[in-house]
Amino acid sequence: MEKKKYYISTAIAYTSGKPHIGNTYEIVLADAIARYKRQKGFDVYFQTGTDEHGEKIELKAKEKGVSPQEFVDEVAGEIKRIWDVMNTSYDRFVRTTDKNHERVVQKIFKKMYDKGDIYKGEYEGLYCTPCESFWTESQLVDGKCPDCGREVENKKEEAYFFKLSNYQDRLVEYYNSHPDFIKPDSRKNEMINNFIKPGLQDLCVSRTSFSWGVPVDFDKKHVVYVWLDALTNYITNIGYDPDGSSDEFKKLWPADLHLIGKDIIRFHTIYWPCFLWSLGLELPKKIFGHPWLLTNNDKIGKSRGNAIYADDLVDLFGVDAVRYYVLHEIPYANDGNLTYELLIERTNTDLANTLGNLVNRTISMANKYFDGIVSNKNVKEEVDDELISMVNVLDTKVEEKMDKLEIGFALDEIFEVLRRSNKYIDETTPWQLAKEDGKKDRLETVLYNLLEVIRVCAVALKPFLTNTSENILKQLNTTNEDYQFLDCLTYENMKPEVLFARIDKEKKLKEIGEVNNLN
Ligand code: ME8
Repeated sequence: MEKKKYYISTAIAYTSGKPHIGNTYEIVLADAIARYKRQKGFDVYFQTGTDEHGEKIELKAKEKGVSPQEFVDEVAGEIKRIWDVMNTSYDRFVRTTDKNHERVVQKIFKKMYDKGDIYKGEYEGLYCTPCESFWTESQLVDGKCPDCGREVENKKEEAYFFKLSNYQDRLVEYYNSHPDFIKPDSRKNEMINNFIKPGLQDLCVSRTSFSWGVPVDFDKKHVVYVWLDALTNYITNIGYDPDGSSDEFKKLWPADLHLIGKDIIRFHTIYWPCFLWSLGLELPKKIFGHPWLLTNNDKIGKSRGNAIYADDLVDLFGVDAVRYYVLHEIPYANDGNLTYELLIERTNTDLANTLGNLVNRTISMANKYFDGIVSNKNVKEEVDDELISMVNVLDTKVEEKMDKLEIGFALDEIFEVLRRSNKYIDETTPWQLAKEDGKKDRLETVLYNLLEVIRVCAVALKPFLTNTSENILKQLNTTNEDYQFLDCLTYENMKPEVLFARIDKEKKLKEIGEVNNLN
């Protein structure tokens, strides 16, 4: 049977600077979903990349005394390196300075113009340079940019406009007839009440005040507005072309999930659908606006001096501790908080104690009592039932959570089973059984149950903590990735290894020192 395709994308990150842990959260989240879908047999296409044009980048390059291209080459390289440090399994890393993308963006612009959706006019408005957005008076918050809170300035320029108003009614109708289009639900109401109901104004889609962008090929003093350039990355890189698209495009579009942060939902749920309709294309199936990761309950910003970087965290704690923390800390709709202290506590309780100790104790006992060869002796007791039935519904429980994109809650389901397993050791007291005559087969059954539960949990953890999962399966010396409790395996030649060393909090915090003023 042909596998069902699943196209997932992240936002493309600005190449204005090194991405902080908040930006990095998104690629880890997408990676967990992509790996999960692959595990479930989908033919996954996972796209990420960088957003490289715009005035801000032009200015940054100038400050640094390099060309914009040199500037973005370096930052894009750094972003890709961090995505790799996080062990993310994207299929394609795209860049908006890619020549094919630029060529197709020009054609898209022309097609919209020919259709009458884009027209030439003059723009006068309140402009926020860092966000590269024009705002209306009513959208400002306390007279400042509603996105970043900075000052806006009055600006006037000749520009092309996209007739968003052509699609206003269709948008609301689409939202209402496709309840899964925008998630979480609260975001949909925000869009309708704050942006659509007050009336959509035509969107300015070209600029003349700077040149680092894709030129409008029939009017060269204009460059294409950065969001039209950026959003189309989702189609240009899989072979969309107004003159005839590739087979890959036909197979992959519409995307199944655009994963983005809450601050850019407006661009993805208002502008992007209108652009796609203008091109006569279908809309992506789902847009998920994830919450943010804060540091010390504050917005992360380089200027605030509280930016934490994923690669530094990985050096301090290891990649899976960081993956676990960010995935677990933002279970669904609410912002999550990161401090070194919380990261240490979480690593110690969940990873070192609940998971690491369980694996280590179990394999050590199997080696001690049975010379490392354990099979199922089927000497069952009532206490086994709860544990085994929990493991046997784990697949379904994780699936329920993953289908709702509740990644943190899916992890909780797995850790519930791990906690139950630790309790099972306390209840069955293998060290007592080892001392009692006639209990050898019962002891072996207990250890078999534990090894099997650990194996299933390792399989379940694979999309989230990939290295750890592989390490556990290696320690168990098995390649069996069945998601259910099996009765008939034999475990042998197992080698226990410490998965997560317990962190001495005071010592680690001292080591981290005053970095970023976090603690
Ligand atoms: O917005 N926690 O790029 P970007 C979680 N180029 N996610 C965060 C975050 C935080 N503290 N801060 C930012 C852009 N993000 C555009 C996207 S897509 C066609 C163009 C998220 O580098 C943010 O919401 O500013 C966005 O989804 C992603 O990081 C990249 O942000």
